[in-house]
Amino acid sequence: MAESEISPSRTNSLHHHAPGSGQPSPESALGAGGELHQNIPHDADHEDGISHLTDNFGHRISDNQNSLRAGERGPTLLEDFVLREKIFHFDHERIPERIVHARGSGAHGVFECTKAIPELTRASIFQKKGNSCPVFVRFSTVAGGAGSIDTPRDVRGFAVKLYTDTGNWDLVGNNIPVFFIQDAMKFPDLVHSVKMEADRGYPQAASAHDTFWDFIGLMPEAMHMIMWAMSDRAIPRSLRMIEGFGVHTFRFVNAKGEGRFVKFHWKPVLGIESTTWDEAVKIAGADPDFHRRDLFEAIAAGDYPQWDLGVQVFDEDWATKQPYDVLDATKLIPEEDIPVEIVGRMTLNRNVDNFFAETEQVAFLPTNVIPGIDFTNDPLLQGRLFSYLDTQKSRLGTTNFHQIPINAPKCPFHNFQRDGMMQTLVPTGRANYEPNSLAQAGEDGGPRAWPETGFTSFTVNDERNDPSQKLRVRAELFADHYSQARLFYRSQTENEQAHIASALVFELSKVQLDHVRARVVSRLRNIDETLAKRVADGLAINLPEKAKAAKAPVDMPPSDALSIQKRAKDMLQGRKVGILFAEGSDKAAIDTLKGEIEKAGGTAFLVAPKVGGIKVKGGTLKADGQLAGSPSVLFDAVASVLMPDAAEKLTKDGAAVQWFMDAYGHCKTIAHCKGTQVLLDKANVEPDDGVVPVENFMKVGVKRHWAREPKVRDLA
Ligand code: HDE
Repeated sequence: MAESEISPSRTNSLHHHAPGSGQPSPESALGAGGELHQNIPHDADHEDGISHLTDNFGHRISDNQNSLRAGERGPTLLEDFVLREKIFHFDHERIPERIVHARGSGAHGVFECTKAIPELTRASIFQKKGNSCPVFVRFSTVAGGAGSIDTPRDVRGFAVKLYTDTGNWDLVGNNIPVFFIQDAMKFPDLVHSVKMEADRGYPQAASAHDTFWDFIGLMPEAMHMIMWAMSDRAIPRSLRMIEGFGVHTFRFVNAKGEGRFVKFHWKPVLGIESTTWDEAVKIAGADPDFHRRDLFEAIAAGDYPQWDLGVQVFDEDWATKQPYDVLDATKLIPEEDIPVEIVGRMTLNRNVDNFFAETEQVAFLPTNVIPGIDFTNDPLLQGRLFSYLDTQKSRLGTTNFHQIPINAPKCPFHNFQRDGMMQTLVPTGRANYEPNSLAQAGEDGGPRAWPETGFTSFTVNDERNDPSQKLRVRAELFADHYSQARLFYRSQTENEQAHIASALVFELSKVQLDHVRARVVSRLRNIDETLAKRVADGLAINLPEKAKAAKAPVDMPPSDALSIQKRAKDMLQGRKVGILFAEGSDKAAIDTLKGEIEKAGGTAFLVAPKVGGIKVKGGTLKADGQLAGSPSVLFDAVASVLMPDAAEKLTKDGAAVQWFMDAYGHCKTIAHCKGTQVLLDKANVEPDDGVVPVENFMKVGVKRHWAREPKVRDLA
């Protein structure tokens, strides 16, 4: 820019824009170098104390565009405290990500007790129906880093912080009721094996690689969890449609001091729903934030996700009669044996205001239990009781992490702990020790313990334990590694079994070490011979010799509760339907369909080749998403309203053909008008129960048409 075109002064004088010059605000101005300054208007309230930009110590900033220089083209000065503070803070914006569960999404909500259970627990929240407390939930994947995709094949974390009136209760669970390992001692090995390989730094967020399957093949106790991880549970459709489990056996303790074992379950009101593997892979490209966006948008739209809290309660007598050990986190308790009793409901009704302050800084602690809830001797749980407190210090940098608003209890808390890095509380007085007698001199002596309402540990040691011995051993029944893996596999529908076999083939095909593949298949033979054979065939390897089982598996009666498909809820609520239209489409037909979907609690998402608004029969219509950026993998079902000539034109657009081909391949309902037929033909969509005239969409709804799958996919 020539000298003459800019301000004659080289200091802070600014060119103010004339109104209407197209700049963002009439108060903005151009500086000497043409840079935009957005300043407070001259006639604003300069005393209000809020609108002025300041540094972190309250000094008002005069210029947020230029650093302080010695001369117009000179070096930047060290004395520029505004610049240095800004860059210094920015440099440290990231904190260490979680070593596991780094990728997560959170939301606020409320928990309400729907059934009082004082006979089981003295936990205040369960004393009266209607008791409620705020909650914060963080869902996560396990293996990937904080910026990884939302839809890998992985376990989902389901961590709930209940801010009760007797302190925080953190139920830090997963969407799978069992775990890979039995003893905390093996956790670092498990996590090292699944994360990206140490030398090459890949794969990110994927278990399909050598080191994971090498470890798994040598850990037969993981086989039950592997069945779940290879099932559709590990590729959920939405975080709103996953179950949650406390995993470990916990203990309820009532006011009389009587203890019972308890397992916790969260049951999604929208039902459990998964994607297909092909879909999960494509979603990863189409929308890496698929689950985070889905959760955020649903809550923002007032479509609040809900879960019922259920408990399975049993006593030591019952536990001793089971063929498995209830302290073993690789085992579940079939719902047919001990029914799940619903005692509460959780509703997520508020998005976070700031992702970092809340979702990133939230610190869950399995040690956060409240009077009435206690631990058991599960050796995996016992290790977790150490790990989480320790990890928070390294992530959040200070023992005062409990003072961060998202972590602080919402009931009063007082003690004699003092100081430390980032102390934000300002305790008064000098009573920072106890016992003290300062109250006798009229000073505040501080808080005191009270056994009646204070947390007391359950006093009875498990009957089948001799605490006088110090041992590094596993209890005998932990040796049954296969019975429940078999129970899970045999409780699935045929189609779900095919998905498990195919997932194993996919994962083991990525494994490059032949002996590792063979070893895993040798273990599968203990679960189910047909499964092992399918996987061996899928890998084109000989069936290896059966691995020796530490304890011979027993047959347990199949449990329908373990299958997703047997419990599928056909509902539009919470589901999203993509409606494709183009120039000339019939607006009335689109409006009718959209209205019906919305009335049933679903979301209609309009897709067109152009978004800004195109001419349709009956007016113009704006699309919610452009076709190339809105593939059908983003929807639960699809519909189309197209004029034959528009459809003909779309047969030359790969995105349009793929739209139908994928919807068909993912076994979704396709509701179409006559005009769409040319596109369906091009996409090889064959007629079946799920391919229906658009006016019949509501009769069929959004269910998956699994009977179609053998026509579109060669499953193992
Ligand atoms: Fe965790 N786990 N874990 N875990 N876990 C963490 O804590 C650990 C286990 C689970 O959204 C870490 O704050 C050990 C089982 C969830 O912030 C860490 C063992 C279950 C989350 C840790 C386990 C879980 C974590 C990493 C074996 C299901 C995310 C960051 C003894 C019941 C919480 C952090 C969130 C996070 C340790 C096993 C669930 C390192 C040592 C079993 C949902 O402390």
